[in-house]
Amino acid sequence: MEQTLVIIKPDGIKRKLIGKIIQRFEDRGLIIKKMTLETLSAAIVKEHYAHLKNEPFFDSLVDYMTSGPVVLMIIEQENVIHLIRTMIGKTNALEAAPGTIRGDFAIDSTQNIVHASDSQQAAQIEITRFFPQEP
Ligand code: YYY
Ligand code: MG
Repeated sequence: MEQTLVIIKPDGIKRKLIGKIIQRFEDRGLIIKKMTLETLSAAIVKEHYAHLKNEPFFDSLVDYMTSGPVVLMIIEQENVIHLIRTMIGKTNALEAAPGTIRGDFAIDSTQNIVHASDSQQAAQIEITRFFPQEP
């Protein structure tokens, strides 16, 4: 069964959207395998977004991602990586279609509510990064 790593980012928690976001995953029939709420360290955020380290928005991205608690989830289902990327919508919230999580809840391309792994390789690395105790 395919697994993906989903993060409800600090703005999702501050805006009390945890329930609504999880409801969408449950309504779609997806299985939440593991879930925690914690505040991430700058070190783990920098590792997670290492591919963006030369971008002008990198420092503000790290500040934002460490600004409060996040919800971390492993979600499991056939083709879950592609499915959840479709459900969250485009990175730039202005381009995210209505009906997607970003398209319904976000207006900013940094504070865009959710993260989800974008490939099987990324999912494996991210699950190990955030749930190191997982087999
Ligand atoms: O995977 P996804 O989150 O949709 O986009 P990425 O290109 O991997 O960028 C990760 C993260 O970086 C994005 O969710 C917000 C932030 N970001 C930004 O602040 N400004 C941009 N122009 C592009 C991305
Ligand atoms: Mg990405």
